Formats: sequence, C-alpha cells, structure tokens
Amino acid sequence: MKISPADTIAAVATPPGEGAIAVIRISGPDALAIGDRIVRARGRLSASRGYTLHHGTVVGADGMELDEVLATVFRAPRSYTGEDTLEISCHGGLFVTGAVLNAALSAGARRAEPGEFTRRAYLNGKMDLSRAEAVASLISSRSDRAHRASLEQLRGRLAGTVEEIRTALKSLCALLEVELDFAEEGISVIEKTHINRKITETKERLEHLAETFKTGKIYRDGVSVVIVGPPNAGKSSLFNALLKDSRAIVTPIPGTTRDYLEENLALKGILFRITDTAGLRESEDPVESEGIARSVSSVETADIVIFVVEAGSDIVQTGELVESLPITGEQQLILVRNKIDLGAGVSERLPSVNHIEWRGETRTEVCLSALSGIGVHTLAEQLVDTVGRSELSTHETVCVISERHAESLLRGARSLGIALQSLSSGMTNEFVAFDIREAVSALGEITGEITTEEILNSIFSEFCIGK
Ligand SMILES: Nc1nc2c(ncn2[C@@H]2O[C@H](COP(=O)(O)OP(=O)(O)OP(=O)(O)O)[C@@H](O)[C@H]2O)c(=O)[nH]1
Ligand SMILES: [Mg+2]
Repeated sequence: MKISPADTIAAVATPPGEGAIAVIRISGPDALAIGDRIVRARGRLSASRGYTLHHGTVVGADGMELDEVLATVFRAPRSYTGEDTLEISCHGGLFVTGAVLNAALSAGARRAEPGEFTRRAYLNGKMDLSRAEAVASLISSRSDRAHRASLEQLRGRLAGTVEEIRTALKSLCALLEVELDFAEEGISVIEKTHINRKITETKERLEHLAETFKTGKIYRDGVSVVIVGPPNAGKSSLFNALLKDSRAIVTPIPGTTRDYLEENLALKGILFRITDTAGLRESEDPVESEGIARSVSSVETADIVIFVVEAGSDIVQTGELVESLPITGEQQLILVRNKIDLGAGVSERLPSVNHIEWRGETRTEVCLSALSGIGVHTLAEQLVDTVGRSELSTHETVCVISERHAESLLRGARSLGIALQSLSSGMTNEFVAFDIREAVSALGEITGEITTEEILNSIFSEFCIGK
C-alpha cells in the first residue's frame, strides 16, 4: 500500500447492514472541498471551522438527492488522521451508504484501503504504532478482559513503559561511550558492576513483559475448551448446561453427536470457546468415524480438555481412553463424572470437586449432573480457576496482547543477554554499547520509532476498511 499524502480517501466507517445511521469518513487535503461538491448545506463546509456539525442533503454525481445527513467537519491537525476530515452521518442502509460513498468517490476521493485512516494517524504522529494496533484489538475484543487490555494499550500504557526502558538504555549507552573517551587516560567513570546490574535488571523486566503475553493471548483469543469422552456420557448435555441453552442435540442413543459444535461463553470477563464433540469409540460408520477423528484433533488445539464419563464407569478403561488422546503437559485436563443423580457409586465423591493423582500429576475431578444442573456451576468455577492459575503474578500492570510486541521484547532481552556476555568477557565498551543499541532498536519497533514498510503493511492489512 502506497501512501500519498496528496490524495483524499473515503470509506464507510460503520459495519455493513441496516442500522439507524451509518458514517462515511473522508480524509485528506480535499476532504472539505469534496464535501462542498456533494453536501448541500447552509454554508460551505470548506469555509467552516473544525468541530462543527452541518445539516444538509447529499447529492449524487447526476444531481439526484440521495439522503438527508449530518456532516461533521474536522480541521487538520485536529482529527483522527491529523488531516482535514469530513464525517457524514447518513441513514444506515446498504444502498444509501453505498450511494453516499459513491458520490464522494465520483467527487474526487479514492476508496480507502484497510486500516488506512489509522495508518495516516500514525504517519501524522497522532498515535504511536502500539496505540494504532490497540485500535484494531479494541474493535475485535470479545470479552471484558480483552477490552480492558486493549484500552490500556490505546491509552499508551505499553508505549510509556517501553519508552521509559529505551530512554534508560540510551543513557546507559551514553555513559559507556563517555567512558570510552576517558579510557585512553586510564580513568574509569562507572563501576562495571553497576552496568552489569542495570543490564540484568532491564533484561529481566523485558522478559517479564514478554511473559504477560501468555495472559494477553488468553484475553485476546479466549480459552479453548473441548468436551470429549465416550458416547452417551452426557457431553452434549453438559455443553448445553454450561451455555444455559439447548444448543446441541441430546438423545439416549449413543453416537448422537457427529460433528463438533463450538460456542462462546463469557465467565468472569474471560471468553471461553467451548466445543462439544462426537463420542469416542470404535466405529464402522464412516460418518461417525470422521466425527471421532475430529474430536481427537480438536483435543490437540485445546487449552482445557474436559473428559466426561458416567459416574459409575470403570476407572481403568477411562484411564486408557484418556491416555489415547493427544493431551500434552501444557494442557489442563478436568475429569467430569456425570449423572451423579443416578447415584451410581459416587456418593462418597460428593461434594463435587476432588483432586486426584493421575500418573504422577494432580488432576481435578468434578462430579456433577448435567441433567439436573447440580455441580455445573462448580465446573464453570473450575474453568475460571484454571485460567487464573496461568495468569501471571508479576508486578507488571501492562499486559502485552500482541505477538509482535512480545517478540520485540524478547529480541531486546536477547541483545541485553549478549551485552552481558560481552561485559563479562572483558570486551570494550563499544561492543557492549552496540548490543544495548540493538535492544533499543528492537524496542523501538513496538512504538514505531523504528519501522519498515513490511511491518506497517502487515499491521494495517489486519484492519477493517474504514478504520
Ligand atoms: N440421569 C442423567 N441423565 C443424563 C445426564 N446427562 C445426560 N444424561 C442423559 O444421557 C443421554 C446422553 O446424553 P448426551 O448429552 O446426548 O450424551 P453425549 O455424551 O453427548 O452422547 P454422544 O453425542 O452420543 O456421544 C441422554 O438421554 C441424556 O438425557 C445426567 O446428568 N443425569
Ligand atoms: Mg453428544
């Protein structure tokens, strides 16, 4: 995508579909002149002050009236993009928004590319890169935590922390370089141990910050939970009970669920993506076999696996079935003993949560009844707890929600690791300063002090059009 500051871009900024209003955004040097051409209002928009609202009628290229609108004038640099901008609020219908956009295009605007408004905001210094990215993650937030983490980033929390670290590293470099001037005279300006401590502390801080991405990823993408187990164990009943909706088909016939079903569930501000799967058994039926293969592969990508069996079922057989699944040490396994209302040998297991030793690991076992609802709430609490345990107990208030940022932080930490090696092997300050500068530039990629066209293209192509 080429940016030419000389051109003016336009797009529908609201989602497609019917709504009370829709907004068409026009930004660039000709935005207000284009406004004059297409909006018949009391005065000329191009002669109006910024932050003014104008009632008018939009006319198409053929002079046909299209809609009655409200147009907001923003004057550079006081707009989202930093350029002259016109936002036209028209009636929210697919046809009418398309017609108003077309009027703007025929009057001289160019159709905006995805994320181009925000890209211009970044290029015009209205926001740093990490805040521009926060705009995209705020829009795609599906849970309270994701929303809060994005908002913090939008408010510059991450950028502030990163800038603070960069500044400290830059002064450290300056110190090292000053000392270099004195070195010939044999004068030492700073203690080597001081430098060592500073670099070590910063390296650890960067690693901690990068670690917060584990939590940030959970906030952003949600937690994937898959419900598996033998046929008829009550997986679909449990899925429905968790969602409080009869979403999946439940029957007494084993092999009812064939394909997997996925639904979102928000618990304590965290998004859980829950999947119900086909019961695991040997099957001759090609349709069922395909369903079972899908159940097994959905286990591979899950964060939490809920393994459901009937309460009275054989422990050894259950163990063997669990062992046959591709569950890794990274994943959490919760064993559910369902149908406790039938009272099949589980009375001693009530109340509902137990911690059991299984092949050297402590696993959680929840006894419940998906049919009556007893213990379902306890399982939901266990899901939230499981995530809580993997949430980090660092002192960092910043939570990194972008993989790109986590990678830059780690790259910075690695360069500082090399700087420490250079220091301990007695290399001259020049070498140490060089490694620190590498860290400074890795961090600069987060805020966009240092960028390449490639980085910008990959970031802004993720945006929707009109943003
Ligand atoms: N008594 C009792 N019956 C239950 C309970 N949970 C499920 N059932 C019954 O068990 C049968 C099977 O339930 P499903 O939820 O379809 O089981 P499933 O594990 O999804 O089965 P497949 O999709 O065939 O693998 C149905 O008749 C349910 O009503 C429970 O807690 N108590
Ligand atoms: Mg089922």
